[in-house]
Amino acid sequence: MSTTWHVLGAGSLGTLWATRLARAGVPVRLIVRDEQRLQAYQCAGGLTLVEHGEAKTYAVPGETLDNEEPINRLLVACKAYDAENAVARLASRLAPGAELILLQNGLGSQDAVAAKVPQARCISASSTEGAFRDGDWRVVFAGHGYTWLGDAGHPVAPIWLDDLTAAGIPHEWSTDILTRLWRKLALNCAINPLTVLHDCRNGGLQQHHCEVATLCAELTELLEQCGQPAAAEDLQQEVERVIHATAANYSSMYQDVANQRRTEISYLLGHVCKVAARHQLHLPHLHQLQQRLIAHLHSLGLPSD
Ligand code: NAD
Ligand code: KPL
Repeated sequence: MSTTWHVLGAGSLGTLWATRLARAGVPVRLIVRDEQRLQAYQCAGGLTLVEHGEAKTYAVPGETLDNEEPINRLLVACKAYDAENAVARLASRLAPGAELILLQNGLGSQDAVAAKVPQARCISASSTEGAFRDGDWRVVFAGHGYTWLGDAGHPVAPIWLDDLTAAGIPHEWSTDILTRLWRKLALNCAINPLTVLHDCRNGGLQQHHCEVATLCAELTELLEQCGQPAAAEDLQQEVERVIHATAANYSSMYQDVANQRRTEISYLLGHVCKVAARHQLHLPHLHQLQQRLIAHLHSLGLPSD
């Protein structure tokens, strides 16, 4: 019998992973916040995945954070700002040798989580898959992509990647996961805040070429100075390529703001500005972008952390 996957967070990515694992016959359990959510989940009868317009429900067993069963493998699928506290609540349930897979975008939350569970192996992931919720316990698979997984402190791939293959989750083990996370972070910092401030789709940034180029220059300087030169290579060209390739899309931050949801700003632009300060780098345009974004979020009554 293979090891059970506990999935923390019944949101878009958590549901996307849990349903595909369940479909492949891999044992999986969903962790929800409290008894009330558990009852609501049980009434719904499972998690629903909508793929190619077809909805299918999987009766993934649910439990609350307070369940006492040990956890060997935990997929952390909440937002970056929730990850540390959510994992802290589960720390006592982690079995010796437990592994955590951290799906959070940006940087900062992975280290915060790892510090809460020094006894566990933490594997970071960077995903280009896309999903959104169209109802409670329901997710629409919106964009096929890839997930890179890696452990900066331990390059050996875990055996359970076979479960992902069985589940049809496209993935690759990465021995330079930090570079991947930094690269994605830089792309997100060059694109997402500007789409919010200019109120545009990604393609709208083609009208703001100089502003994008200036941010890319500062991001490149930061990456080179903080030991991530590979993540800096041809950054501007890639940012321009992504803007072009995703011209019709709204960035994830744009969507969060449009839906009055808290953004992950602290783990994106906030993290970049924090690292720049630590390296005593003067990056005025990134700093100003952060201030403009914070002011904008305040004006909308949204949290700026
Ligand atoms: P989401 O908001 O849809 O889901 C997060 C879920 O975690 C919510 O259901 C929330 O209630 C739950 N949660 C939070 N704290 C909890 C706790 N203490 N106990 C139990 N449940 C808790 O978020 P998402 O879109 O799935 O994103 C998760 C992460 O993946 C983010 O960092 C995001 O940037 C990243 N990501 C998302 C996508 C996507 O397409 N959705 C793509 C790539 C990366
Ligand atoms: O990842 C993205 C996002 O919207 O979060 C892209 C499409 C790369 C834009 O930064």
